[in-house]
Amino acid sequence: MPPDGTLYLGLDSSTQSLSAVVIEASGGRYRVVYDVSLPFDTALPHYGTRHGALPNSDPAIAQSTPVMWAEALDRLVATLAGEGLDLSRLRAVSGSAQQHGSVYLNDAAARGLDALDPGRDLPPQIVPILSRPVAPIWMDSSTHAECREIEAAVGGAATLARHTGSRAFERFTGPQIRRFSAREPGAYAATDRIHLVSSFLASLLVGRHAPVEPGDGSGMNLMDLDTRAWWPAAVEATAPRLRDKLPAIAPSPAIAGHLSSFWRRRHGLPNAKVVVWSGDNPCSLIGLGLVREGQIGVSLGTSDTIFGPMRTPRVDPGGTGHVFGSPTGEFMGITVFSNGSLARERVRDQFGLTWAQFSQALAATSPGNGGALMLPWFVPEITPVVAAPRVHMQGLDEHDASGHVRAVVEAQMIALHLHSRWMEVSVDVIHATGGAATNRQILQVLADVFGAAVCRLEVGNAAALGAALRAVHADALDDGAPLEWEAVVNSLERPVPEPIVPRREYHDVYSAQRRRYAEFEQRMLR
Ligand code: XUL
Repeated sequence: MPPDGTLYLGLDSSTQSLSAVVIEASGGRYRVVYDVSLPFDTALPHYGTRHGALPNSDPAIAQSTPVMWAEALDRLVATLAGEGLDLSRLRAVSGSAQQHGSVYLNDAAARGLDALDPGRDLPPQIVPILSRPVAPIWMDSSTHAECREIEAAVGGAATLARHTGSRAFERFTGPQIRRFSAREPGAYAATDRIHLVSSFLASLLVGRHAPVEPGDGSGMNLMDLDTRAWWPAAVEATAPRLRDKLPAIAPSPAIAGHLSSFWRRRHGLPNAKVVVWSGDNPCSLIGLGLVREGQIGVSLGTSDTIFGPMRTPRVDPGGTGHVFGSPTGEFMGITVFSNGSLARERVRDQFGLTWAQFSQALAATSPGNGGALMLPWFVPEITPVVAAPRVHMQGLDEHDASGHVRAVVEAQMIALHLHSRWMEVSVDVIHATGGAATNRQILQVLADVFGAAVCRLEVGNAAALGAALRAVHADALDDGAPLEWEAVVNSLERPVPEPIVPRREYHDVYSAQRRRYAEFEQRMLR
């Protein structure tokens, strides 16, 4: 255990914001001493993002800008340095980022990253090292054709899933690279390195190209899950000369380098270790303390996700979910829904409600919603695949605000149940995180649908917290004193949450509602 007062920093660059969590060693345990968030749309309005993405008339296209992520990092570190924390005690930093998004750098990047001038802002120093000004993000669904081409070239969807953990998915990095290479061959040829959002931000911190971490690398349709190396067949099937453009892959606890002189001189940070960054879902797994098979987490954020550790990879035969690497070196199963907070917000806005009124509407209506149902595909959906936005109702009065609120929440919680059965985990307790997890009424629906208790993470952002805990684990390993994962996650002082208990009578109501929802979904997909 490091001396009392030692600090570890976890960052999380999510779809809509950049967050930081600092934990401090104290009496053999860790406690959260700082937790802050910088929302992109409002803190950096000059990029013109909406919900973290650049407006686009095509609902299938979702892009953001790497320059904004870099500026956010600089701003957030400046805030951190001005907070009165003694950052000379910072020993290691790690990070988490939205998965699948890709950043395209030219051959000036290696030199540019190394020579970042602490006297100048980051944006004008980042623009010249990009070969593509925009970054496709996980909400993009424009690569249907590329997915089928890649699957065909490697011998089919099942073969791709067996090797990489997933059949081809539109938002995954490989299909995105394929589309870019075909549509903008000049810019693709000028690309020297393709980073994930995570490895791009880690590169900024260390001042050179940082490696990809296997948990995040499993969201690319390019990495072999068993060997945790690039899978040559997928790399060749994706785009010409791609192998030369991919970063190295390094184990989750690898040290990518130390904070470069840019961060030390500009913000007075110490020569702290930088641990490779991972994706937000693998980091949330650790932040929620899920290190044993059978434990389940639900994140209700921009995307809604359900995930849990797996000892050995069990690939989803239905092609819905994914297997990713877990930061523990084992695996995690995950199912992702793109209609998370944006769908909840759309219903709230449609009826001009506040979040408090949204909760009241849930409290005032009965579980099962009198049989009314909604398929809430306000944006293209990942699970099940729905290419163009469409919302279907059954038995719902179009003027009934409360009924719509209950219908969207019940649909989302039922979809989490329906589309996670492939993980074959019997669920006793669900660990919940994400913005909507602060809403007790929503968590009660989750508990009743699953017939399982729900515990909410009471401290900060689970992904940033998980990144800070990954920094603790990697630092100890690097010092030759490895820690068990169980010990790492249990060393965090967390308030003991009051579980939200499932109610048997409503679980029965939802068992019937689940069947009706599944039929409705099937019918509308035909
Ligand atoms: C995971 C996914 C989303 C993003 C959101 O596969 O697409 O959860 O990671 O940040």
